[in-house]
Amino acid sequence: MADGRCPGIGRRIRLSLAFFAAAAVGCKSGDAVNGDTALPDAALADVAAPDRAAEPVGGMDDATSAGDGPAGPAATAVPSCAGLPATCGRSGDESCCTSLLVPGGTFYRNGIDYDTATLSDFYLDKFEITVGRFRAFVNAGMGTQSSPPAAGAGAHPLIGGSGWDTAWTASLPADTATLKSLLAAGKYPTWTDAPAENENRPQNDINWYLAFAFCAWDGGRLPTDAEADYAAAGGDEQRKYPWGSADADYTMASYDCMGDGLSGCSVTDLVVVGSKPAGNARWGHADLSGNIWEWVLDCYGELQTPCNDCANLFDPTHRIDRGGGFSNADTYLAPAYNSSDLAPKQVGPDIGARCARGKP
Ligand SMILES: [Ca+2]
Repeated sequence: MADGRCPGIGRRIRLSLAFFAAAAVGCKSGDAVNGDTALPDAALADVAAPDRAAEPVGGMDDATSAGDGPAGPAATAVPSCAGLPATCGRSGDESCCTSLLVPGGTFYRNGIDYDTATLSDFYLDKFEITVGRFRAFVNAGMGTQSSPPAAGAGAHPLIGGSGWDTAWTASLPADTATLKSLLAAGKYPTWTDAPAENENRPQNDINWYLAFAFCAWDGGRLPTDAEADYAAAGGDEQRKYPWGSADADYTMASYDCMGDGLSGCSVTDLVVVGSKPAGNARWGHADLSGNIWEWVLDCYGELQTPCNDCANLFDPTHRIDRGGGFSNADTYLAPAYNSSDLAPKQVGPDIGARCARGKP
């Protein structure tokens, strides 16, 4: 099958996901991208060497990387956590809807010094969307063609036209039964029709439309590509990894199918969110690299310059997910290398999301 994913300037293609065969060579800036959706369950492959070293600028020591920033909107008021026990985080006693301030600033996108972006303050959820939170969405009858987001919902407050387009409604599952089937169809589904042991693991097998619809229902929105990159890179610290410049190990992130400490891929490599706090980012966010790839708002394409609270909304047949997943090599843990092009209806065992929010 054809797969013509081509990275734009400053982009990195996902070369060797465990679950997606991808090949793109000889691409140049501006090439058309022809994402496709197929290909589950390829064998793990070696990651091609990045074509540019990702040295940090002013990197941080690990010891300085794990403090939580100011908390955001009251987690108890977030719809997906209404009635949900506070069982996420390092000690299993934190709200799964904790959201933390990301102070605005200017940085280099994908670590490249001519792709500058300036962002306003925003809140980003500390954790990936968990199964337990997504269950509240499903139980509310959301995420289907009969209960789509309202037109314009889930918009970035500073980016016009970034809310729900009613033309996308047809891309949602027809009904709740169809949605549940989608969630259960993957190779390592974290979803179970009844609550079970995966409630605090990231919800996988969600496409871009479901991720958008969830965050809109949950009082938030998808982060932009620049916002997700900024949070993972520690803004102007331009960290190599969310935690700093130290080489990755399995206490910091779930990758190499070793998140659970056991060789071989398993649903338990989709680790409980926030369970590897040594890998937390500058402002306290957990699992920004590894565990599960995270959908962002943007379409895939060239980066806008200048970027002031920008998002690429030009080609909605290609969307970006970020961060690397539980089955990838450590190369994909670096935010400079983990912006990936996918068709918005793509689902996979390593595809999930987290939400951003406005000020309380
Ligand atoms: Ca992640």
